[in-house]
Amino acid sequence: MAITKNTSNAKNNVKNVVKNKGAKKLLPSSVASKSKGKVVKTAAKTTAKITKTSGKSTDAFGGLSKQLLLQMHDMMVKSRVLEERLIKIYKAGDAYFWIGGAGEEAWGVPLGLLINKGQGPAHDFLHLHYRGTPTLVAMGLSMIDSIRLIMNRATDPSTGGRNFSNHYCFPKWNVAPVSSPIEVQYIQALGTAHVQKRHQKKALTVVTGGDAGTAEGDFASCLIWASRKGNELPMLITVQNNYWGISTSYEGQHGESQIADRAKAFNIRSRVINANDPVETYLAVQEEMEYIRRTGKPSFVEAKLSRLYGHSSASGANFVTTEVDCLKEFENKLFAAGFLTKAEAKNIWEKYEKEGFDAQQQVRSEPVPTAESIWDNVFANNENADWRKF
Ligand SMILES: Cc1ncc(C[n+]2csc(CCOP(=O)(O)OP(=O)(O)O)c2C)c(N)n1
Ligand SMILES: [Mg+2]
Repeated sequence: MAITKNTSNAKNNVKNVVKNKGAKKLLPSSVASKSKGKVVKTAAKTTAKITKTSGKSTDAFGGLSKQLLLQMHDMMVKSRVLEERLIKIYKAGDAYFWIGGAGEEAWGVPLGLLINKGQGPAHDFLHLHYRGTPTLVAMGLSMIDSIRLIMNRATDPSTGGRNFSNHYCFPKWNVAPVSSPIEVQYIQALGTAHVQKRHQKKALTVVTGGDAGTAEGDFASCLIWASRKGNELPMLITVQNNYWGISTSYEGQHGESQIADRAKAFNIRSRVINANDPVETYLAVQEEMEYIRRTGKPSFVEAKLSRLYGHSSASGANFVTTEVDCLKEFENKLFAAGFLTKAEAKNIWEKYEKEGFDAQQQVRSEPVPTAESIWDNVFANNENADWRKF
């Protein structure tokens, strides 16, 4: 997709977003829209040229085309149904643990759609955490491969059945292994960004992580190394602020007013977005990526969003009714605009329900990893990692 270059608008957008950073994450967008109205309006100008659609107006959707809106909706449903399938698999006793990205679809899907996908330094690198399913679904992850991972099957392409749910790894898409220790990805991301800077192919490195994890030194190190004057790195540094670190509330843990303010101390361009709105996410990420590819410098996005099934299976993995459901909101907006009918939506949900159910049945019959395979893929190119054979 072509990207409109409009740096003056880009600058205005950033100002407007920063001004409106008080947008409350718990408010439905119908209530919160007042405070972020300006952002959407200005951003619409930037993309109007590239996303004109025939038929009904897409003004209320920042000018994004109907085709793109429906694609985002489809991917969001697929990702949600997949996560709910993973939870059912855990609750049925077919898996030991669930953690995932239910509730982060309005952030992850637009991000995945905007990635320059491929292998090697000419393409974008992704250093995700354990809530990355929506991004990978948008990049082409199949449901069955995610199910193979949570059910610890040898057929799992990410880890051969040796890691938790949502701990993906796809070398063919530059997706680095997700690690359970939080925040280490912020350091690892510097490495691929350094390589990309050397190659100068306008590719960038994306790193994601949670709000509580920003208390780790790795986060501060990332800001320092990404922003050295004259040696800035092409990175989209992001934080998904769901206001929780397992059971610790965000409130009372931070001296800064916004996590994004910490990037400002390093002269890193930064903004706060309502990432429960896929349109706002798409426009913001598109704009920040364009800035990074053009300047080779980092940008920081704090994405405020919901945590819809609690932290993980360790906290029950039950649906949380008190937070905004980004998918329900987006779907209602598409109904109201006449872009989607209830019958069409029902078909989409049912199609993915069936795909997930069938995949679970199939994966039940697939083999678990053998004891000998424990040494596989420990080092690059499968160099011998068995200490008994050194
Ligand atoms: C280094 C390290 N410390 C602690 C943990 C335990 N732990 C796992 S998730 C988590 C909370 C992370 O919260 P946040 O960064 O906000 O991400 P969220 O889960 O809310 O998306 C913690 C403390 C860990 N995995 N790694
Ligand atoms: Mg959190």
